[in-house]
Amino acid sequence: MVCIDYGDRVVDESQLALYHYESVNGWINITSSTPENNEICGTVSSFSPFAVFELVDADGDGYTKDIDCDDYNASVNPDAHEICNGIDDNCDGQTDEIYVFGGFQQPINVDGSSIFKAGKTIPVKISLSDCSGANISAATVKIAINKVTDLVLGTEDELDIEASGNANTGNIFRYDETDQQFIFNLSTKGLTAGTYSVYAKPDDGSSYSVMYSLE
Ligand SMILES: [Ca+2]
Ligand SMILES: [Ca+2]
Ligand SMILES: [Ca+2]
Ligand SMILES: [Ca+2]
Repeated sequence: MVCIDYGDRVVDESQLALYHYESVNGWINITSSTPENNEICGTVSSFSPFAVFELVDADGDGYTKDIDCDDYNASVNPDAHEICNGIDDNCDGQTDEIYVFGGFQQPINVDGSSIFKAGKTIPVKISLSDCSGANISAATVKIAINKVTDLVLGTEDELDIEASGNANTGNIFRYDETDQQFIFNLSTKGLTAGTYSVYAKPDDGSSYSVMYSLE
């Protein structure tokens, strides 16, 4: 444990951090407790140089510059959503590492107007691409559904659909090379009439949904 007296000139003690220089890792934040009484302490294993820094949140996004990878841009911080813009929005060291959702494909209408016959199988289809527009085939996409209401809110009767191709495993979409889409053959056996939301959840943490009705 080492403690440094920084005097009484500091306005906001909570913004202080004690750094220790390590030959392998460089400057490391070793602060071990909240600074108080003009003293800041940290735990170290050697006596190489120390420095007390004031952690400034220059862009006011709630993240000080030791964890904010751009402290001059409030829309960039560890809790930001990554978007396609050529920069690392969420400070994870990767730039534009997201899937761009290409939308739910037919036979489900994206406006929620589809009505299917209860008991039939609905092929739920989505497409994903990367930020450069290239099709993505290697994602893991999970499906979930929940019932919104017993009312049939849809307006367009869809023709009976026979599911084709391979069965899905668990709640995971399979990738169809021919259509370059992710497909889940959703059985509606046992589901009662009403309106449902179906969710597609790619492994980049995003979630997309569309409504459809059963009758
Ligand atoms: Ca900041
Ligand atoms: Ca920022
Ligand atoms: Ca990122
Ligand atoms: Ca980005």
